[in-house]
Amino acid sequence: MRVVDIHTHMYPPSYIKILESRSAIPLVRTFPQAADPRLILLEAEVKSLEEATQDATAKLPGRPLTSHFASLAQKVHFMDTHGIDISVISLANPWLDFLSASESGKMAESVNEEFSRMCSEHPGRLFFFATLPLTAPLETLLAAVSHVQGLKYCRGIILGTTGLGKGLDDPALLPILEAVAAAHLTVFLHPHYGLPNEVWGPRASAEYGHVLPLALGFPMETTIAVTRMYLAGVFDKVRDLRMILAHSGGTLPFLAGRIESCVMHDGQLVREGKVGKGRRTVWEVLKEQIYLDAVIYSEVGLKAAIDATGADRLMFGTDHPFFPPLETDEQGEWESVSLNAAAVTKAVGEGSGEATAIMGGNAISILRLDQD
Ligand code: 5CU
Repeated sequence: MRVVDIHTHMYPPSYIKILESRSAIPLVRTFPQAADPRLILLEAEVKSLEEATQDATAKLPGRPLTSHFASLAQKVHFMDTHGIDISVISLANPWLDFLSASESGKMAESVNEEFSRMCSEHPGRLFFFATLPLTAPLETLLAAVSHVQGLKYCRGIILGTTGLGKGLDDPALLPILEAVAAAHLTVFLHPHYGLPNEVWGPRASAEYGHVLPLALGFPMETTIAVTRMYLAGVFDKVRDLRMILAHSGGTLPFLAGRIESCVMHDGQLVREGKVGKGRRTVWEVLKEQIYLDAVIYSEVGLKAAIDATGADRLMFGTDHPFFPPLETDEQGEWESVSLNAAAVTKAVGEGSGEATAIMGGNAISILRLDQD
């Protein structure tokens, strides 16, 4: 069995430099009371950033920026420690979303070249999902798709849910999705923005750590983005589009039936002829155009994911370097990884054909990892 990790991130050193120069999120900041600089990414961390800036005894915002985020040697060490044969690395959130139109094209080119160079240092062990300069003009964006299509180890693109600023159901995004599909690049859809802070209530920032935005905000963001794409007919308009959804599709496998029923019973959609013969159901789209990662940490969620798309569309991932162990050595085994591996075993049986497929076989064939 070959093990492939398709959900594994890095921030190359040039990207970290940009974060260090910033005063608004995303940013990297050093605090006198901590050895590692802090990586502060999420809207939910803004309040604790302000508090720690004013009060040296306040709890530190964000997460420690350890060598796991930017060091290639560390990534390979992590792979070796966990028996991972191949990793498909990608820039972590929020990608290039915060750069201006004039900056993002050049930065995308340099980040993608850097990922390409890292992969070439470990041929056959590393591939990558490229990053697109979504704030740049259409022409620059299309040029970026052509550029990454020509990079030997590129197998797709990582995409957030905002698209060009109006979401993934925005008609202006269609030419990009068409170009990506025509280039046989798989989209890895990943959340970043979650839900508005008010949803978490007044106690969240002080008392609940990152649990609500990460456990609930991220999956709901993915679910909403893909449902909007479905309702806008994006999957029919770009029939060759293939998307891997992070975190086993958010809550889509669980909610697909309800989404489907709401579509069938919606007076407006029925009147507008959108529910007639020939409509592909959410279930059909899931089985034809969607892949899911297996980053759900429990066999309960994983079984729902398998039921929704089929075991031949699931791919193992770790979410490294996020979710490090807090009480054991970071250079050793990570519980977040073993939880995901154990979920596969519990869901489909140790050593089964389905386990072999989910742990690596599916990724090798879907992402052509046996080809140069
Ligand atoms: O811990 C986190 O904030 C994150 C994140 O930002 N991105 C990710 O992929 N996983 C966890």
